[in-house]
Amino acid sequence: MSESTRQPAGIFGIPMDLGQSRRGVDMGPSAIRYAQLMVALEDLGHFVTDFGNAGVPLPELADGEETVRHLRAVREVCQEAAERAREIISGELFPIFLGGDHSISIGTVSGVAGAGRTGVIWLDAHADFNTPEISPSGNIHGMPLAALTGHGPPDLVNIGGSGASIRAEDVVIVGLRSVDPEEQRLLRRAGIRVYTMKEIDAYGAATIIRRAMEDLSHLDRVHLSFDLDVVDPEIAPGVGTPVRGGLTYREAHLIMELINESGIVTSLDVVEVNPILDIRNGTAELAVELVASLMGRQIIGLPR
Ligand SMILES: [Mn+2]
Repeated sequence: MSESTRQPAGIFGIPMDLGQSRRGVDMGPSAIRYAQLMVALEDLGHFVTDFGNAGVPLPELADGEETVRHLRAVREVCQEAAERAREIISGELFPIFLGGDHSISIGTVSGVAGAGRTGVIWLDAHADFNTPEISPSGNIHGMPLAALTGHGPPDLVNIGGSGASIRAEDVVIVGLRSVDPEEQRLLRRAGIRVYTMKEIDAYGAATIIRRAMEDLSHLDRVHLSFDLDVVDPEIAPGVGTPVRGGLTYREAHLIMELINESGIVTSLDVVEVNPILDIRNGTAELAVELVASLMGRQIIGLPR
């Protein structure tokens, strides 16, 4: 793709930290903007529109008396995200959603899937495949992929339209290294394809991401849900739920570069950046670098 024909992008921030108990991911959209996401994309030739942020209630003020913590508030925010996703897509922009904890993806993915059958690459240390019945923490950020594929309370499953937003066979998880026992059972039962860090270690990041993309090659539309915790916490310390043994700096870039080459991805989440736990905004800066690789930055670029 030449730089003059790059697809315009639309950014929408969802500063929500209601889906988990460690505070700080609500500042993710600010941190990522501060790390110059817009400039990075414009340098690559993308025309960028920033649609601002979703309105998110403070955890102190949101209803905490529910069986699933902040269920109602998360649902309302996700509904807004889904509507915004539909608008951005109908404007023929490439949507980039900035989280926030990973529960925002119930809204963003159900919204983009409203435009037609959509696959999902879930780049994450975790499977996010819990339901309230089996979740050890009760936090909704551990449930979005389950809810999107139809598992969990109707209040989450029916966000953005009734029933499952995506099919299990259209999902691949890449980079997994932490999964709860009951969650593992549910993942297997649902038939979700999973590429763990073990496969990445054994076969290499290039082989694994190519396989994952091949699994979704029957689809015209693929959403990349990028949880920064897939990257090793040594280089991405500012995340809500760090797990060691993650992607190296180059593995993460290579994955983004290969996805870009394939042209398969049509929308993006960047979630779980937590500036409170970060060191000098380094994790948000890494997020911007990796988004730039996904959106066309190359080590040796095309001549201008
Ligand atoms: Mn996640």
